[in-house]
Amino acid sequence: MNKENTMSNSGKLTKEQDSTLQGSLQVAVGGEIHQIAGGEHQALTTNQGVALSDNQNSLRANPSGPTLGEDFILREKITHFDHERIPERVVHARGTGAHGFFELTTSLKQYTTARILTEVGEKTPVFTRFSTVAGGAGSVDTPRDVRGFAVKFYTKEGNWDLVGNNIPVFFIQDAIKFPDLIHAVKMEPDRGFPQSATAHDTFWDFISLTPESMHMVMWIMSDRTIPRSLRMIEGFGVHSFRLVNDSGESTFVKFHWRPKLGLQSTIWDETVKISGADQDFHRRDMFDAITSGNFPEWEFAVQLFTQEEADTFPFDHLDPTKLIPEELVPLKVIGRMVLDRWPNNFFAETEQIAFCPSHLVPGIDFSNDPLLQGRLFSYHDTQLSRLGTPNFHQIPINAPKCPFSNQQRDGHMQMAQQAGRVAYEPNSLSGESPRETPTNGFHSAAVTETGVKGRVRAASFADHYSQARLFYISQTAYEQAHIASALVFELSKVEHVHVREAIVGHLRHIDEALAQRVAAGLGFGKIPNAPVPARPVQEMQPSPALQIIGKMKDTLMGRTLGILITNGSDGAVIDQLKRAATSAGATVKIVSPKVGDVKLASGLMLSADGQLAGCPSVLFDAVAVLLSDEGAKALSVESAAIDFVRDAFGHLKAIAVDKGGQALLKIANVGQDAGVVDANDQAAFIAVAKTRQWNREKSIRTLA
Ligand code: HDE
Repeated sequence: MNKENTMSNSGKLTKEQDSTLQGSLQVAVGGEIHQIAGGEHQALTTNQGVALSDNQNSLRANPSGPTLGEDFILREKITHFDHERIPERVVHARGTGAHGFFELTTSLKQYTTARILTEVGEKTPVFTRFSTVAGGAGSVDTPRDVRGFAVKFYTKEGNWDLVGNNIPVFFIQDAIKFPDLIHAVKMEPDRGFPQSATAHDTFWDFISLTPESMHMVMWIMSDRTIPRSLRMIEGFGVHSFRLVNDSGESTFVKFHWRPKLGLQSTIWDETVKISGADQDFHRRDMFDAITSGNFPEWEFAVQLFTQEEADTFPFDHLDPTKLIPEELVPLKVIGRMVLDRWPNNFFAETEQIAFCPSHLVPGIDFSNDPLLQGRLFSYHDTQLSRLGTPNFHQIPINAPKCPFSNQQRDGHMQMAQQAGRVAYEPNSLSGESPRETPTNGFHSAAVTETGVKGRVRAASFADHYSQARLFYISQTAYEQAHIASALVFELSKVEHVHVREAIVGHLRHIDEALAQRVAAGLGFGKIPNAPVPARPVQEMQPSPALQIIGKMKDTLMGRTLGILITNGSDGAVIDQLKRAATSAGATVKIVSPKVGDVKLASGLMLSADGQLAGCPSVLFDAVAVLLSDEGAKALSVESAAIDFVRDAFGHLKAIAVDKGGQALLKIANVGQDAGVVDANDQAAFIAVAKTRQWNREKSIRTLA
């Protein structure tokens, strides 16, 4: 037993407790005696430290009598169990987190006093949590959804939480609309479905009446919301923040994370099938990568600009439905984040971590973005109901790693035992009590605010379509087709025809051809009218940086090759392919009709990693099908094998085949193209396996 993982006060047993438990242990279960492997065991105790003599049976009046109320051991155990759950997050409930570090590579000393952004080479511990937004904690990893990308930096000057998403803009401009947005997207309240999906009436109804969401709608209908891996998503702080230097001057900043493995998404049909094949696809992928030493890594970059520069932008950077094109303000890479340690305990760390955008360090400050302003109290507030106490900062995952001290006292679950007579400030009775730090303490940016108070939306926030159009026209033809198909899919699930029509009306301001395509996909006889825009749409230069395909890397790093084999397969070909793929950075999994040993043609045995029905090709980035003639024959009547190759082809993956594999492709009616390669030509296969076969798509799928 790992003593670190047990709840014990000192980790050591007292002499009295240690009646020890050396060697093998006998446990009586249901009248049978089970022998459990030996070793040195800690005593199993109650929460009061009392050693248990029997953890299998409650205290009963007699062998067939009632259980006695005096059984404090039973009561303690069941009571604790009854209270194990805490409220899940109201949004972003489903998440996956890991520990790591941030390392600064370029100093921003000119712009900020924040030490984390000025000390080159310094490694700051971080905990990063990725999440979906709409689904509950037990929902699948792969719905079409935004991904949260929240980083807690445990800096020497206090905790800084950068609570972002994998999309640089948001649905709404003002925090007061957030509860409406979330009520619209979550499962409908009268029926309790759909779980984690935007494809339903209430979501699209709200969107159709909220034109400011059109830019975000383009992003969520793109393949950004169906990522291949959390290791392959970008992250964005979304809002403008301020950096403040030692002269008190402030500069605006947008924060970006860029994945070292490049961006990569899945194909919609593939995503749907992954959800069935592995509900924990992203969590498992992250776990596997970190525990096998393939640590995920991101570049940290900033866009810096002054108020004067912002005044020249054709949009208001304080409007969170707008991004700043990289072509307008280039990204400056200033550091990297590596996630290198999986948590010990999911609940204690990933569930209990509490992010708050209001957690800032000196040298960084907020902007007036009204969405950000609303977030500044929401997160702390939600932690109070989620974690149940204002002392949630004392939970180890939330506690700063630098000293912290103040006169706040008491409250539920107070862990600190603050000594002394003084719990107020200023005081003259204690020489040791904490004092203000006038120079290095937190200073808000010196900003002048004037004007008339009111519930108003800035006139500069009125342009709702220009950047939606910018996003759409910046995509490759494949990506545009995926957006159109996603819109048709989503709107086809909406029962109210007027809602479908309203959305297509909005699309006309984004791109007339897109609107036509979606209207045709929905079977409309004519294209619905477009609403009158508050501002005319501005034509902007396309920004290729907004593509996914443009940001993919031709690589097998971090990807997985699945090799389907049967008894009688050629071990030499398997081995050569495996070696070529591994040296290109891929992980290789052997799949066969039966899990366990496969007898190769040579008579040697090879152990399979997975069984065919449980390892469909959607779990891999590229596949190889290496079969004996008998194997091909046997698999020709196996629907899981037919699906394996059909799906690999349909999801635009490279396929390596030998003679048996080729026979299976023929039976499955799978075509031939440049992405289907002879398994003996490993170099050719590795070259095509590094990317998806985009050219194939138009020949196999009607898009939109
Ligand atoms: Fe959040 N959001 N949010 N959000 N958000 C929460 O806080 C909220 C917004 C984001 O892994 C909640 O601890 C409001 C934008 C992430 O634990 C809650 C508004 C962005 C996470 C909350 C927004 C985000 C949350 C729920 C509009 C991208 C998960 C549980 C004003 C920049 C963090 C919790 C984690 C979580 C409120 C909009 C990102 C209720 C009121 C914009 C990544 O406080």
